[in-house]
Amino acid sequence: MTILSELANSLSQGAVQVVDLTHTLDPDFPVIILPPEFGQCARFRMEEISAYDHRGPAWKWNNISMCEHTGTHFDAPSHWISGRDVRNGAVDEIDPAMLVGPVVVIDCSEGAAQNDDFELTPEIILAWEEEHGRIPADSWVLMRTDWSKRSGDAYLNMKEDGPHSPGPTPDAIRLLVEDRDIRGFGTETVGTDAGQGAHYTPPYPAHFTLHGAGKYGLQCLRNLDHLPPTGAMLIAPPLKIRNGTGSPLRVLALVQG
Ligand code: 23J
Ligand code: MN
Repeated sequence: MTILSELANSLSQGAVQVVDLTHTLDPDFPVIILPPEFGQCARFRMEEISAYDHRGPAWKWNNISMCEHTGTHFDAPSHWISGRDVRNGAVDEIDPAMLVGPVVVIDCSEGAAQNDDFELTPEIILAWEEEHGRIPADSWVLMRTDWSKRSGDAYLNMKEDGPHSPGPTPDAIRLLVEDRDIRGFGTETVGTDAGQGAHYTPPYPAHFTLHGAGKYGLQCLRNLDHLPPTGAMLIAPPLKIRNGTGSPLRVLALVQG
């Protein structure tokens, strides 16, 4: 049997399952809010063109609009100033082989339940590796926080001094990018960075370090509690937007049952 015919059998028998890591695109789903002096990300919008009526008797369809960074979405290197000169740094230029690959999950859900500003640190990554082995080069690393189970105002968790949500420290993201040479980093929150990430050095260290090194980001993921720590396969192809800095997408994981 070939590898792909074996996979086809495993999928049809349920021995390999497909887990959907995507939130539904909906006007009510929150988008990141930056300080008011900056431009803002648009929420998802849908406008009916026709619905089997005088505007189109046999068909229904909609016009949609949104920011590249609305809902469950992909960040390309060109999104950040550190990645502006990265080769193939826009979503339409990324090698399609980069859009399917191995994924590991670091469970930070207990810490994030205790502390809205929970930080993923190098110590946590090294302790994870003690248990599960070294993070393989060229894999996706997802930070599980169960933040996706929040809704409404609790999701952005905006306070007087800005949003509060978990994320990696500058040292943690440097370890993943420079020492482990990961493919990308994903979170359940609106950014790959912590809500208070603007206050680190450098500001927004996940964006700065990932994209400067040609790595990718995923945000607003869900169902990370359905994934094993190692061994799953991620399918995350952004839309092919010319010069796009990111895109909403369907993120799927193949998990061996
Ligand atoms: C622009 C500025 C800061 C951030 C972001 C966008 C994102 O989180 C994003 O969606 O890429 S932190
Ligand atoms: Mn983004």
